[in-house]
Amino acid sequence: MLEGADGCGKSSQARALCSWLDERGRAPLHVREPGSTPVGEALRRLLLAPETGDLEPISEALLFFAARAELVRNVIAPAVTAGRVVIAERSYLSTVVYQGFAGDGSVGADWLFDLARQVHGDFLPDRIFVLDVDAEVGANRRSRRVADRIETRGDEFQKRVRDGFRAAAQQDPRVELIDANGSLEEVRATLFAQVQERIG
Ligand code: Z5A
Repeated sequence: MLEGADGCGKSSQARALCSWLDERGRAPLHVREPGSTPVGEALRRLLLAPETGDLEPISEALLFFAARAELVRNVIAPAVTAGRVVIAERSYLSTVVYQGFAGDGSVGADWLFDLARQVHGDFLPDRIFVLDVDAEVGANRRSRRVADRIETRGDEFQKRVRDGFRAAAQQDPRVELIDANGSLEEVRATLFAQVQERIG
């Protein structure tokens, strides 16, 4: 799974990683959260549209988890069972960070970790690579496109997100931080080396 604050470059790296795995005959499955199922894509539109306005923090967290449950049970579990490598953009860690660590404190990160275990069952991600970028680098990459509902929460929120990912890396043994401040090629080289070490 690829994770990180907005503008960290995970979509670009996920695409590159899938091509690289494809060339090596691994036929990876590329998915994104929220999304990659009919219900997940509908929830994505709802969750990211600025017109949706404010949601109760717990409703927002549960809607991200509803999209995730559809994806894990209907898409990821069958693919992994069939022996495929799954590359996902985002994971339960985004909910722990965005709605937990960076939220208003009303949704506990521990409770979200427990919910992740319930939703994933035997299909928790093997590895979560967090592309870690400095605030200015992420903001600069982000500024090239229109902000979604969650991106409009401002710089202080983005700082809590970044700190949240770093804190999660200390607490969750599945998480690995990758310095993503460099060029696309530099980040790619570091990421691919880590993946190669994991899957051979
Ligand atoms: N969210 C949540 O709150 N809770 C949850 O549980 C989940 C999600 C699952 C949608 O996520 C929002 O949902 C997100 C978190 C929240 N919103 N916020 N805030 P998303 O993953 O779909 O959207 P995103 O985070 O905004 O990602 P993105 O738009 O796909 O950006 P990215 O994947 O991080 O970056 P990119 O598209 O690969 O690159 C952005 C630009 O930078 C592009 O022009 C690239 O060419 C450029 N780029 C990328 N890497 C580099 C390097 N290394 N050098 C130079 N330029 C680069």
